[in-house]
Amino acid sequence: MRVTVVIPALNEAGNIGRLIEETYAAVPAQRLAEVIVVDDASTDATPAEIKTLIASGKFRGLRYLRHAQRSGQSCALRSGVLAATSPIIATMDGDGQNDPKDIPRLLDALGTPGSEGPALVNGWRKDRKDTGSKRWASRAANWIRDAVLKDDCPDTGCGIKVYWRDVFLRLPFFTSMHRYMPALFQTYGHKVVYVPVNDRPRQAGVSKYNNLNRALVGLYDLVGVSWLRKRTKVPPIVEQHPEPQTVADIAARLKTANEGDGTRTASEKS
Ligand SMILES: Nc1nc2c(ncn2[C@@H]2O[C@H](COP(=O)(O)OP(=O)(O)O)[C@@H](O)[C@H]2O)c(=O)[nH]1
Ligand SMILES: [Mg+2]
Repeated sequence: MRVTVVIPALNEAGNIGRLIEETYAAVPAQRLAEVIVVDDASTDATPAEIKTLIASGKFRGLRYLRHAQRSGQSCALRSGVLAATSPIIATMDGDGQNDPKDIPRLLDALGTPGSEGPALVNGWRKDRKDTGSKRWASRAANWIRDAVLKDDCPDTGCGIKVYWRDVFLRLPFFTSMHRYMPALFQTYGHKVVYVPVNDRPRQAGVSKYNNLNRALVGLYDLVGVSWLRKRTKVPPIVEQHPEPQTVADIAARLKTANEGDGTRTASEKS
């Protein structure tokens, strides 16, 4: 099954073009359906950088979406996932701090959609390349979140993730929900795994978040997600009539129907 890579980008000129090139080099063509870059109303040369690559014709399946106004990273991810044609999504930050070479490994750890396997593979930046204050703030935020949500996640904010499209689209949507994906996937009964990934320093441009703002919004969201987790029930279905059809059932029925058609055609001919 091939993957749609969704990259949210806000003012990432100097980063986004290189990241797209790296993505096409890192993910084998037979595993890559498309790359969708969602531009959150950038005011720099981000659109020009992407459109130049599209116009070159060298990147099969490269798509560009632009929001009418700045709407935030979660909205950008959702726009990209809604537009995606593949049932499997990979996301990365648009600043190049995530390494697309990690995508094939994350894909290998993902379960097949609809199976019991992991529906979300979340990157884990074991060796972060951010500034000291950002690393400290992130460690504190992860500790508080884990104490409240008990989602056992070492790095919820890591931008590189691979997951099933339909599960993501069924999650409750709110601004900043991309920071709570492991807890949300678990709340809806899905398995989540964490895979160590490479982290790189930002090459161009500036961070869009500051620690104080992220902490205040994070605490507010944490109250909401904690409430949601406590008030959500997803009971497993233990009995169903008629039994749900498996892919093998459908294939067997199609085969019988085709054979039936064949007989009719033959008798009509005779
Ligand atoms: N679409 C969108 N993307 C954003 C927004 N803020 C940040 N991003 C993207 O989210 C990613 C992470 O943001 P960044 O500023 O690098 O955060 P940091 O790595 O935590 O400092 C980058 O790809 C940004 O371009 C936003 O408001 N809208
Ligand atoms: Mg960054």
